[in-house]
Amino acid sequence: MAQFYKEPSRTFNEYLLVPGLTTKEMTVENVSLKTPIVKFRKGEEPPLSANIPLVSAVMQAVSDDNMAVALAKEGGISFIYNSQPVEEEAAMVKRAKTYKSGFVRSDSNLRPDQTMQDVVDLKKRSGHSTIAITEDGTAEGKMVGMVTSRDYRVSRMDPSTPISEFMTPFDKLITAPDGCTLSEANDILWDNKLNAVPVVDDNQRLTYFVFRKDYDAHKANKNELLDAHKSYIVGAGVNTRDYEERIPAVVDAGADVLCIDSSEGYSEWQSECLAWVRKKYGDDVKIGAGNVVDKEGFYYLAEAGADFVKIGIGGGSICITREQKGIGRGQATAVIEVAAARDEYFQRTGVYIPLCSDGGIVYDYHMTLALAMGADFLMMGRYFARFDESPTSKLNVNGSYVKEYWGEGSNRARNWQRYDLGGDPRMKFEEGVDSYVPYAGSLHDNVNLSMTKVKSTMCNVGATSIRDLQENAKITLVSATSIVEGGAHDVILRDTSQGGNR
Ligand code: RVP
Repeated sequence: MAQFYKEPSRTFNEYLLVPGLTTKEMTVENVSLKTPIVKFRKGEEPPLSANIPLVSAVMQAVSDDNMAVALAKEGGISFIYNSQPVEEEAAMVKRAKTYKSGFVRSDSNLRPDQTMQDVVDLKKRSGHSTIAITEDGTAEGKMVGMVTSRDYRVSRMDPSTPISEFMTPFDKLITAPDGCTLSEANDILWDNKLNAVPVVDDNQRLTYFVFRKDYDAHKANKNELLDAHKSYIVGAGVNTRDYEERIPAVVDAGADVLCIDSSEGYSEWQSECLAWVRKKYGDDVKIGAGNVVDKEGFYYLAEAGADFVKIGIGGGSICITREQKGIGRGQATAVIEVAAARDEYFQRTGVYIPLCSDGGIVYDYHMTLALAMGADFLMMGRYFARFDESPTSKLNVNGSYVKEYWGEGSNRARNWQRYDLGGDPRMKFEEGVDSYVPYAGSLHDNVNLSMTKVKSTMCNVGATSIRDLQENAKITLVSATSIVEGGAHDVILRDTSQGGNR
């Protein structure tokens, strides 16, 4: 006979945290959200941690290199989507890894034989007045000079004057050496009263510019997540079909952590993929697996060698897997059960495997609940899709700004590998929808607000770290009637608009 669970499975909305003692030191500033991303042994430091417990979903509409840089600046990690050709995913990883905060690739470049008219036209197009003059007119060509608005006068000079006649030649330029730090470049700017300094390598090739106006903006990211070479930490999604080709490509491009992207991860395909990684790379390549929703799924992937395990089937905002296939489990119940198995596994083996709760986070307090229930970090799609930094278009629909957001199982993404169960390699039916989400502005502002709310709740609960929260939180189920009591009720609202994450 089939196994029946005694209790219904539940969502985050059905729970609340009960406050604990808040001591005087428990202020938002004193709360740390640092969290492990990959497994570690008892008493040892995790090889990879994040400074905030947020990762962005392995989705076309969410995680490209731009999102990866923006989120790493705040202390989280993006998993760049794998529903694209191997070379394109590797190129995105590489762009994010080679991005240097405060160092910008020159977007205005001309050759010395071009004219003042070319300078004027380029400035109009780009809006930038600092122009690199390189032998071949490219952003990484041999630098021969520089032009700023101080070098020419449109009213007095013949438009056909060659640039070589009025540029500041290379031997008169102050430059910074390739490999210098942002702070060293900034010293050069200040010592020489410059607005911009070109960074050049030993062969006189231009690599970057550092602008004085950018410095303060880049200094502000105290949480930014960097590797030993000061590049941002970047994740990459992989699948169980083409991993022998995709994994080496994204690893060579610099990915710090991988995630097998699948709607259902309790499978021999995942075990095979993990075994392949261990055989080829030992423990050097970090890879998470999932998704699972019960303890059996967790133990299977833990034994197979996963560095973290991802939880969640059917709870994603754009996901219709439960309707289409009738599989899944309420996200809160899934996290609670898997976390208990993880804790038991830790007790027994001394190996701590971080858990990622994936999908279904609607309100900011759901983040705190998921962490309190045992998740170490949270994967979100809808949340990040709303920001400027997501790769999709911002549109005006019926007078409101929205961003596009579509599921990996939708016809639009056609990510059949994510739903693959072996056999005929093609998408057979949709498991996701194509939708809009309300536009919410910059990632920086929103993530900071959400993290402040999480920290503030943690202070109420009496916890200054995620570990504390997991060990000491008191969590209560709420009845349907008390959910009504939790919102504004029995009053007439003056403003009924409800945007963003509450
Ligand atoms: P949400 O944050 O609720 O938007 O959920 C995002 C998650 O939904 C993803 O990380 C992924 O696990 C799942 N997803 C992505 N595409 C689809 C689908 O098309 N069904 N589901």
